[in-house]
Amino acid sequence: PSETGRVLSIQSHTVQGYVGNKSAVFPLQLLGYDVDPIMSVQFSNHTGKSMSDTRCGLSFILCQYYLSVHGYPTFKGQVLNGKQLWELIEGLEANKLLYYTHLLTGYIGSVSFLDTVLEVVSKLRSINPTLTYVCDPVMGDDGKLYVPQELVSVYREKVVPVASMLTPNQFEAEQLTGFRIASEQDGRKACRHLHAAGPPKVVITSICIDGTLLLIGSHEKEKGQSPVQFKIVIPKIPAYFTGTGDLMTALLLGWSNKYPNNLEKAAELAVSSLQAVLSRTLKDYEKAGYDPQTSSLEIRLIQSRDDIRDPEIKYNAQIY
Ligand code: ATP
Ligand code: PLP
Ligand code: PXL
Repeated sequence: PSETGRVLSIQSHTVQGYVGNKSAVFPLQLLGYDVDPIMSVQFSNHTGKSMSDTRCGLSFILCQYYLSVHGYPTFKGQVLNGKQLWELIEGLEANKLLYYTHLLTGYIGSVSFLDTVLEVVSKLRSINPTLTYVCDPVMGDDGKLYVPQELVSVYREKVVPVASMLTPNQFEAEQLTGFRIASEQDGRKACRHLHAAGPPKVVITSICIDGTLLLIGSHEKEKGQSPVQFKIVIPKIPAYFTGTGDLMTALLLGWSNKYPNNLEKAAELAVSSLQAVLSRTLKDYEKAGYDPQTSSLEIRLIQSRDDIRDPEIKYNAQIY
């Protein structure tokens, strides 16, 4: 293994645009990781929110850009099933290529695929018992599920117990714990609840309180001891981005492995990179004449390579 690690990343691939593996692989590579992507789906573009018709006023020249600015009217492509995922794992195993330091998973659309991912976790741990499994339990946002309801109990009962680090958003943390999160205290309680179920590291990537985003992180350094908890305050940008959750989880994996005993530092670095990406994205879209408030913005990931490799910490963690 290389000095940083070798990551198996099972996530979506989009031909154009940055979600899933397209959002996670490049940043991890920039941070020095060998990344082996498995494409859980291959779609032409992301399936995210399709905005209503806001085309008015766009010049002819900008029209070509239109589709990447707004949610897309359609998408085409293929979905990998659990059996096909397992075939890839068997191929790797047959060649003794299944040694990984990290497994990373994001959006998963079916119970059968998620069940196979659980088998992958066991298989990888039979080869490397210290494998770190970083799980973004993508289920929904803003009170709405965008995966089948049956996935929730699989995440709660089978996936959370085997995860090393979990990165839910507010809604997902509520689904996994069963209680409402309306305050910082609730967020901290949800983290403790999740630690008791398994993962020593939990980052609730955003809780929206009075128009401000709070990230809440929690590291249970010794099983059963009270965790080190912190928050990072993030001003909400009035725009809708896609792929940010995937990028956030990848950055948290990358930095928390470099600072294994300092989750707050890892989160500061991850948030600072991500916010630099978002500022650049906003600036570039505005320069091109778009109204970011009516658009779903593709992140300017490649252009932000320096902010990913070497972020300037502008967002500080406050330890409770
Ligand atoms: P997932 O569904 O993948 O678990 P998520 O819903 O938490 O993830 P996002 O809501 O995209 O993912 O947020 C991830 C991070 O992106 C947040 O921690 C925040 O730092 C940043 N972010 C996303 N949107 C904004 C925004 N409009 N303004 C400021 N920061 C944002
Ligand atoms: N919509 C759909 C159908 C999705 O699958 C996802 C992510 O998996 C999203 C929206 C937004 O995801 P995120 O909150 O990670 O930006
Ligand atoms: O960002 C999560 C994500 C993952 N995979 C696909 C998506 C999205 C968000 O839109 O469309 C295919």
